[in-house]
Amino acid sequence: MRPEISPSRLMARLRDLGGIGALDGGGVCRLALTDADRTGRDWLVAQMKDLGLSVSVDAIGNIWGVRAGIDEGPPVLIGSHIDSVATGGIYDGALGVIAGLEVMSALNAAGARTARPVAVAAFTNEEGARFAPDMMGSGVHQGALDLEDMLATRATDGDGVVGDELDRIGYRGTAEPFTPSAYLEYHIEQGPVLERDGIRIGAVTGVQGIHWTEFTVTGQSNHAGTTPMALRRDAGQVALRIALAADRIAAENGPPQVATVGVFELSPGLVNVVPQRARLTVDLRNTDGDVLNAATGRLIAEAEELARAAGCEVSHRPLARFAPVAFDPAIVARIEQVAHARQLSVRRMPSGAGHDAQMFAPNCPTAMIFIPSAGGLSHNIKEFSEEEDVVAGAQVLLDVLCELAGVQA
Ligand code: HGY
Ligand code: MN
Ligand code: MN
Repeated sequence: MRPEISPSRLMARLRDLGGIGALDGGGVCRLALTDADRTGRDWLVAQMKDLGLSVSVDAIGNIWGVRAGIDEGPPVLIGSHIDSVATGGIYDGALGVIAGLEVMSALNAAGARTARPVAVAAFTNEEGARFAPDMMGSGVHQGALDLEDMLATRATDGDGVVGDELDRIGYRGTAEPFTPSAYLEYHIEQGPVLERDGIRIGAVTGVQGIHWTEFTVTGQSNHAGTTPMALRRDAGQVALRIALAADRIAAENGPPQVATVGVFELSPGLVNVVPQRARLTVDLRNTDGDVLNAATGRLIAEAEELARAAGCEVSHRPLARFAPVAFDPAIVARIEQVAHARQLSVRRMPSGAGHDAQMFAPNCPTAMIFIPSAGGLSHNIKEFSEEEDVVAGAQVLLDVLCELAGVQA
């Protein structure tokens, strides 16, 4: 019997997980290592055990569920994340983990055996919204990030340290890292391309580079009424000019360069006080690593000049530095062929968002499957994908997985 996706089972799990950390107006808040994340983790572990998977947790809190194969050896891995941003949707990350569970259910229901073991994983702190950098769990697992450094990482708002939080929620484990025989990730596009082009499936060719930088500007607080403009050391004005410099660099580089100022804090933050301190983050991304490196270097140089000219100091620290990666051409081609075989329109495309897959791509054959995001929205509680697309993407995932794992139904 050929393994088949059960739409009702798939959607039921997506809704169940979407109810954990649910926000009143819709969407979810499951920031990494919070109580909501723990509840989601507990739910996932229970699902994995119900499926008869061998469940383990590693030193950075990644959760693994393995289905034995006929042969021993590294599994074919389906992965993503269940942590979210503070105003997240129910699809970002969760879809890939839920689809991994569905693949296991489909294999079990068909009584299928696979030559290779098959595994599903949920990686710690993919979002980087509470603890930077993003892709923390997959980055540690694949050697791109240092475990001890990550365990010592303090939240960007100062509230909590990764290692302590892992202990607090009971998810610091001992499972050993390994390199899978192949890695597949199914994810919503989180952008406008597939919907704009009326395409059902994205065969993702790679992920663009990501640079996150935090700037801290120090000036002098002073009276807003008595201090002449020429005598001010206004940290807020310098921060604003750094933000505008980021925007100008993106405009001058042109697409696919993007720049985002996501955090912008002034202190003391009072209407009649010249800001003494400002903290801002700048997220720069580009598919071309050299252009991205040059953009970051230029932004830092301009920030230093802007601070000097205003009699302020500026410090900066990298929160994330990930180079662009390319996915495995053979698996990308199989995703296209499988989609065609299922009469699904498909196109190749790069990923604008970061994903755990970019940590695996340098080490094993890796690829991603996208489905459309309604209105191109994500990291937004209105994030939505049509059920027929959710199911179609899961079917493509199952078909490619069955080939890579050598299914024997
Ligand atoms: O930032 C990203 O692209 C991902 O959502 N962590
Ligand atoms: Mn994601
Ligand atoms: Mn995300």
